[in-house]
Amino acid sequence: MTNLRLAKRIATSARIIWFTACVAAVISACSLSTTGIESSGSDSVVPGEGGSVGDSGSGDMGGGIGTGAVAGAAGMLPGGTTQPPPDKLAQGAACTANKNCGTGACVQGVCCDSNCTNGCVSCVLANLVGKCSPIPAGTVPRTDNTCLKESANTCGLDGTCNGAGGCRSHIAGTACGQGSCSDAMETPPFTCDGNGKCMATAPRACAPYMCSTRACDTECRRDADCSSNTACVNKKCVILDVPVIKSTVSVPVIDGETDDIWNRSNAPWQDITNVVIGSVGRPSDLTGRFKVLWTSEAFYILVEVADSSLVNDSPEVWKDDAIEIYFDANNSRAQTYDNVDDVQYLFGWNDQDFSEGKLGKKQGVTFATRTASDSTAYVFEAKFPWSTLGLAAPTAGKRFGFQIALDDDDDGGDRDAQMVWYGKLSDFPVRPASFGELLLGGP
Ligand SMILES: [Ca+2]
Ligand SMILES: [Ca+2]
Ligand SMILES: [Ca+2]
Ligand SMILES: [Ca+2]
Repeated sequence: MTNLRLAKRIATSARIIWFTACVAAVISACSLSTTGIESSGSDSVVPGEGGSVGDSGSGDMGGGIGTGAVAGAAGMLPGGTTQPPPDKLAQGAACTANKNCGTGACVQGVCCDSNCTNGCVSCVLANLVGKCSPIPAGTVPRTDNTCLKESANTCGLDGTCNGAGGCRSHIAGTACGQGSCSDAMETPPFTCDGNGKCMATAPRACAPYMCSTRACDTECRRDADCSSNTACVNKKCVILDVPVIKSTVSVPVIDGETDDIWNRSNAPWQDITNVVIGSVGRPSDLTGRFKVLWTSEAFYILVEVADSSLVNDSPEVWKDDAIEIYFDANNSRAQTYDNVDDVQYLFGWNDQDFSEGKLGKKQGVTFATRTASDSTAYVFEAKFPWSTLGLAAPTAGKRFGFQIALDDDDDGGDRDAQMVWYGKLSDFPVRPASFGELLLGGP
């Protein structure tokens, strides 16, 4: 074989070896000079160091391709980044121009794996430097004129990114229309569904508040601001599970006459109807009702009693026609009187004095009784200072235990019946645990 033919065989072997090396390295371009293997140029990534050409064969046919040629180690780096050429910057390295990066893309001052042009992606996120990745949802795009904000009423773009490299719509729940009112019902504002649509919202009841302008109220100024069966106490509508006592500035005169203040005050009558001792016949036998008012100083009560046979003949007041009034200021509601503030007042019809049988708390308590001219009814008025009851300077919203009972004697001797305001026969005898409650309210 001539030297020339041998040289051609060697050159052919080198090309094959070079091709194998290039494929193994997954490179984009390689070139081969007539003198050996070298990198292809400035724009390409090159493989690792190439293998060497094997020894040539021998013999008349010039021998086969040598076996010593191996591809160099591929140029891949951990994390999928590619080893740049010696004169290029690695992915993630600081850069100033595309041409300096092995990746060919200098973005946000680092060599990035792509051009990363979308404003909702970035090449400089923590732990992802050099890898074009979505910026977090709700983040303002890093480029102007991206994801331009649209009105919430449209439920369109909200001016931020969606965390997946795109633009975000106004999030679910964003108001996209005004609410409206109908009596105590509110139709809330429509809301965005998060996918660009404005959705209707079901009406809701405002109880115990009313609906004003476009939404349910959250405060009240007077009872009329509250729905039925509720009252305004301390700016809150409270459900009338217990009677609410109206506050008053003008106070009644304790004289047994029904003052105008009782009539003007909107204080509701409370009926006394529950028979717990004996029996009551026709309404003229025994009927009673009461009203209450309060100031910061005292509790006021007006009681009307119809009784066709008024009797006061026994040493024990409860064996005659009488009114019993009970308080439990701290609402402790015990089965026995607590020796703290549980009290029982006893006012006999046509008596000039009264008693408090538990703690002797009589200071400042005043009362008056006026009997109808035909002696079939009487009006009772009384004032109880809070200081005597054990409720110092109470304010609206305060609850306390309360009970009132009417004793009835129609024929002398022992009483014939007793009726109470709160509770039933099984609650007898009256004790704090069986008292009703009253709640201090507004005017
Ligand atoms: Ca009066
Ligand atoms: Ca009697
Ligand atoms: Ca008590
Ligand atoms: Ca009687």
